[in-house]
Amino acid sequence: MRIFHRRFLDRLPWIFLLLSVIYLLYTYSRSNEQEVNAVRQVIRRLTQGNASGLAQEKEGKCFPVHHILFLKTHKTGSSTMANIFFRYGDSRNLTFVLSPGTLLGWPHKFHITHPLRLFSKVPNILCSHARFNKKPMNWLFPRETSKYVTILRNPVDNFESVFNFAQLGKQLGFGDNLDALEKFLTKGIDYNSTHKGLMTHLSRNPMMFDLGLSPKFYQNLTAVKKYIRFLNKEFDLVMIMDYFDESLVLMKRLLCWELEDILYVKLNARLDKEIAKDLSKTVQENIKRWNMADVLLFDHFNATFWRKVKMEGPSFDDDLAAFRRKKENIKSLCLKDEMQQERAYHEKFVKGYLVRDDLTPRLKVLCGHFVRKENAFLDYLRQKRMIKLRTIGLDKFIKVQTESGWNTAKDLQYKPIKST
Ligand SMILES: *[C@@H]1O[C@H](CO)[C@@H](O)[C@H](O)[C@H]1NC(C)=O
Ligand SMILES: *[C@@H]1O[C@H](CO)[C@@H](O)[C@H](O)[C@H]1NC(C)=O
Ligand SMILES: *[C@@H]1O[C@H](CO)[C@@H](O)[C@H](O)[C@H]1NC(C)=O
Ligand SMILES: *[C@@H]1O[C@H](CO)[C@@H](O)[C@H](O)[C@H]1NC(C)=O
Ligand SMILES: CC(=O)N[C@H]1CO[C@H](CO)[C@@H](O)[C@@H]1O
Repeated sequence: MRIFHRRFLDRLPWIFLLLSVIYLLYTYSRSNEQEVNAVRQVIRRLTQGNASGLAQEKEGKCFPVHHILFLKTHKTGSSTMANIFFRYGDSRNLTFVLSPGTLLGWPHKFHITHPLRLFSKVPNILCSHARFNKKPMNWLFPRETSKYVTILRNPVDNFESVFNFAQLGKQLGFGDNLDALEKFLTKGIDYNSTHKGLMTHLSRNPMMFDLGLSPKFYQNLTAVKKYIRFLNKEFDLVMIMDYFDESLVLMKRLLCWELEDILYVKLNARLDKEIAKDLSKTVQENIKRWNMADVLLFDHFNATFWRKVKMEGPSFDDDLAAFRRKKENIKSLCLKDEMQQERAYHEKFVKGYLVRDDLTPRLKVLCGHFVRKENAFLDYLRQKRMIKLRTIGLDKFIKVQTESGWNTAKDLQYKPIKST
């Protein structure tokens, strides 16, 4: 009894210390939470028509997922997705996997040396173009603690969009007229031609390419099926652009986020005049035949997608309806009706939104983030990272320091004694 008593007293300071640490951590996380809740409250007030959809968020406890690898595929609405992740992570000061430019090593398979240094910080979000590579990605985003998400689109529209946006006709010698795609499809191209330029890597099965399948397997049914089974295990959610809102609501549920966190306005959409409206039956069929691996990929995940939606039960539709109302509200609150043309890259223009002029400063910032272009967001996040590194003195390890001589001060100038 006495021994126990003594031991307890010996340990008292440690117990006290432990309790203090717990208290400090608690207040720290509370203050972060308050900040985040404040932003959410603003959006919620602004977007709520009726209260429905809110009740459902309250019931059932889960914790928001803050470790997410979003595998960005081309021409699948993934710029809009990236914007959602940028806003979410920025408002919570989460750590992004960034690169010096827009791409994270793409078209090379992702490698641990592609991102800017993380200095042992555990990353929260990767949402830039990186080609899937299990090992290094699992290293940065362990499967037990992270969610893996990607998005696909029906291969006919996807390939047509990739072909047009990446100007494949021009780059591969089929001209840039509307019939370039048809000409391309008459016999396709050999593998070597896919190395002509950066974007020509997307000339066949662009979604499978981004997801990491080696082109040497594109014509091997066994290998393609095996790879789809592999992806099925690696990804927690494969969204479908053709059902964008449904996809986001599924993601919100998977990540335990709020409806406010997945609001968006469509970014990087092509100008109407560039959308080839009616592809002939032959062209559609040939797109499928040329991109057979993507067709199998899409069909598999479109089926699993709808199975997942079904499993969510009827409350899914309530969420979806509430989400669409909020989305309309934020759009009419933030944006002007007319759109403008914006340069995406080279000679490619996309539709851009204009933020309304008559907004309060706080709203102007909030609304501005919805339409901020990917590269502008990345610049901003890189700058934010730099400022953070500077406050802890780590920026010194990024720049090579130029040193100068000792002649800048005289206080300790060398004055040798004379030998007598
Ligand atoms: C994010 O960091 C900024 C600057 O350090 C700070 O003012 C803000 O409170 C932080 N927000 C959250 C949610 O932690
Ligand atoms: C593709 O390139 C390789 C290596 O440069 C060459 O050996 C091969 O003949 C080329 N194939 C075609 C079809 O041009
Ligand atoms: C097709 O892929 C399978 C599985 O990866 C492999 O065993 C087989 O050798 C491949 N066939 C050809 C012709 O390359
Ligand atoms: C996706 O699957 C659903 C349900 O099976 C089907 O109705 C729909 O046509 C499919 N979508 C596409 C684009 O193939
Ligand atoms: C279900 C519900 O509360 N509906 C209300 C939504 O808001 C409109 C007007 O703001 C009301 O008329 C509805 O009764």
